[in-house]
Amino acid sequence: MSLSVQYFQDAQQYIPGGVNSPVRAFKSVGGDPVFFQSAKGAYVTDVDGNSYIDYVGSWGPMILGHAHPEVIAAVQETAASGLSFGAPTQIETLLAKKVCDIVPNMDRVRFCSSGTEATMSAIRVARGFTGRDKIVKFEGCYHGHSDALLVKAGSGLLTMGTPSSAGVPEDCVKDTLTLQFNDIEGLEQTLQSIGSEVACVIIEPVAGNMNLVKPEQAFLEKLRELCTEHGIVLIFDEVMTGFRTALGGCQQKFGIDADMVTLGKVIGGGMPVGAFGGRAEIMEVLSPLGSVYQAGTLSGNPVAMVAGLTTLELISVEGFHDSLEASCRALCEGLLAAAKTADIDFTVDYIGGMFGIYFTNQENIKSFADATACDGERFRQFFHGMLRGGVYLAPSAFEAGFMSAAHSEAEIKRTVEVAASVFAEMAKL
Ligand code: HOZ
Repeated sequence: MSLSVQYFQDAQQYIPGGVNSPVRAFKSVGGDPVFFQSAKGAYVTDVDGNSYIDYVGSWGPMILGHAHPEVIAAVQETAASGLSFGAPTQIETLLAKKVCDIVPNMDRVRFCSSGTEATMSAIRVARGFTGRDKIVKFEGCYHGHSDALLVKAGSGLLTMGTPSSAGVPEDCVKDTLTLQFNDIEGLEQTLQSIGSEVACVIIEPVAGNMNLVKPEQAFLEKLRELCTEHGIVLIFDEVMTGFRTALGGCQQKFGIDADMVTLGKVIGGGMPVGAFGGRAEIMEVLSPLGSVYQAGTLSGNPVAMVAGLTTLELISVEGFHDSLEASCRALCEGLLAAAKTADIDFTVDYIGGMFGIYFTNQENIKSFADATACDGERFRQFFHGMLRGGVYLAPSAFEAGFMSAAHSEAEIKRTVEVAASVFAEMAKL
């Protein structure tokens, strides 16, 4: 028995399902999860000594690759002075300034410890600011696991085939409206009729939790226009896309201004950090200035802050994101050509440092319906073939893939070679 299998059996004795976040359990692809031992650059190594080229990157944070020496050194140095004080430290202001400099339309930012906290708190702020209760989200977009947002969501809920969660009282979701991603008509109809009751629209501007689904420019433009018309706070949930689709995220990439932005993943460089921010007049409703309450013992933790600041400094260099996108392009073009050779129905998409792979004969994936119509069995075959060949993909067809700056031509070439042989095997099935 491999150590991974043994450790998974042990874990199940004490941890529900053996994991602390459901997608990791490999339920949708079958088999046992791989237990990791270490990671460096583009590679992760499991407890049995196997190495894999990694396209999960801890689900997004590891944009520089794993264990970047400067990030690790900064963390070690800061940790030596104490792990947590529960009192202000200067590093929080340094990171806040950096984030406000990078992210468009962000005058003020508050740090918390996860993306879930960030989106939950941003919604509370939007409700406090507008005095309205209703919120609008889009099907297949995932904004963390707070009650009001677990409606027709993506990520682990899609993986488990339950887009909404048990344990969420009806009352908690009665003000959550769900619309279709990229459906301009539905959006217009809804907001023209009840826009004046809506506190906020929250959207992953590029959806990354129902596989990768890009927005149409006209859809985002209409969304901005309608929110302005009805005094609705437009929240871009950039937990996945922030600092990744472009340094300034999707606001920069698509030229659309959000009123608030939520952040996570890259902002902590691998440590638990979330953040939410926006225009000063909105953010100043927050306690201790205003009446919207939000707090956290480990919020602004110095070790997490320094990991985030060092990461953001290292990625704020000319050409960083162009090169990340070029790597995604090379990978996607290689995979597409390999699938074509094997005559497998397959397509790809990418933006900045994120990509999607789809087992379908459809050319463009624009909606939740398109993403969920892809062939799940084909994905499972591909996932396990790649894993055996030393490439670690997300164990779910509904998660975007992540590229890092440590993935060089050699890793991409190797990935495409492995994919070519997996596609060839799949063609025989
Ligand atoms: N929400 C992440 C996936 N979209 C987390 C998955 C995990 O950490 O297992």
